[in-house]
Amino acid sequence: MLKKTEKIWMDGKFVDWDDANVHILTHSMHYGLAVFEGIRCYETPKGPAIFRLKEHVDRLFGSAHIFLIKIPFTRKEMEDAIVETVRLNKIKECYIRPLVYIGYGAMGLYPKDNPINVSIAVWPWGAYLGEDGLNNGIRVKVSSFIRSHVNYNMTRGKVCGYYVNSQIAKKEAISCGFDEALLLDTEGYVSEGSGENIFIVRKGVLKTTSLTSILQGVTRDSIIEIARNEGIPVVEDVFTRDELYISDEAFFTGTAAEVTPIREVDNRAIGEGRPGPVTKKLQSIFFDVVKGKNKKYESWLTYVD
Ligand code: PPE
Repeated sequence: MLKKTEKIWMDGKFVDWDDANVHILTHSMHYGLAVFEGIRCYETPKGPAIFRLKEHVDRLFGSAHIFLIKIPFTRKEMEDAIVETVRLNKIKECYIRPLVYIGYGAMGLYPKDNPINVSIAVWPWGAYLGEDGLNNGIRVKVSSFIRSHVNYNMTRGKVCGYYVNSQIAKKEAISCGFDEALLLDTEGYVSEGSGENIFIVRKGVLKTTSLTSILQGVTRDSIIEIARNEGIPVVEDVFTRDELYISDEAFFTGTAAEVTPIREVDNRAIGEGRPGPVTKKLQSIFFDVVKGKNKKYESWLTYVD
């Protein structure tokens, strides 16, 4: 169950958590077009800090732009509102969910004059794929559902409706006894998890899917930069499910999932069947970075107080 916090920001005002309601005829509720972000705030020695706030707000505006939605706030106003929402809720570590949706007005597929509404909620959210998953790795199933064609799911946008596909893939994986789903693209190449990007390690090279059918994850970008700075060669390219099966290591990245090792795919152990050295190294640097313990990446943090 979701852990409540005190206030939710709605269209420029703070409202009590229990009063943060919308009308049932809110346009986005019916047709699935709304854009959102997932951001994390971590406790650091200098107080709570939001990880890569600017990049997330940029992506939110990009998502809206792709779908011809005009956000009625500036980037700066959104950044300030996010910081203020964390501050007001007096919370040290949380997940942050900005949402831009088409409001109540006309129904039908052409909501010309409906308002564009914006909300920001925060709540504590622990390990997305479980503490055990973070430490020992998870079991993944290649989904029977696929990432839609790139001209249908324009994946540079983070759009609510896309997650219908993710949900059905995840349900299938869980009902088959796995922890998470991995979707292939329309060509049959590896795309991404239901809510994560994927990396593999083979013969010392770190490889991740190219930016075609995937969301351009902020965590993905962070891991690529950290790996390059550590002298680990990184390749962005298509790869097949069998290349994943014979990889030495694999892991998922995402704001919610952080860096989660993959220990098995479709009943095949990945490497030794436990998190490998490259995964563990990158995971450990990542957690130091987000928790303000690595000066080199200080510019990625926005301090709340
Ligand atoms: N791909 C997808 C499809 C995706 O949803 C996410 C984030 C990523 C990749 C990784 O992106 P980034 O968070 O910028 O590194 N998924 C969000 C939603 C999870 C949820 O269940 O809600 C998230 O991690 O916040």
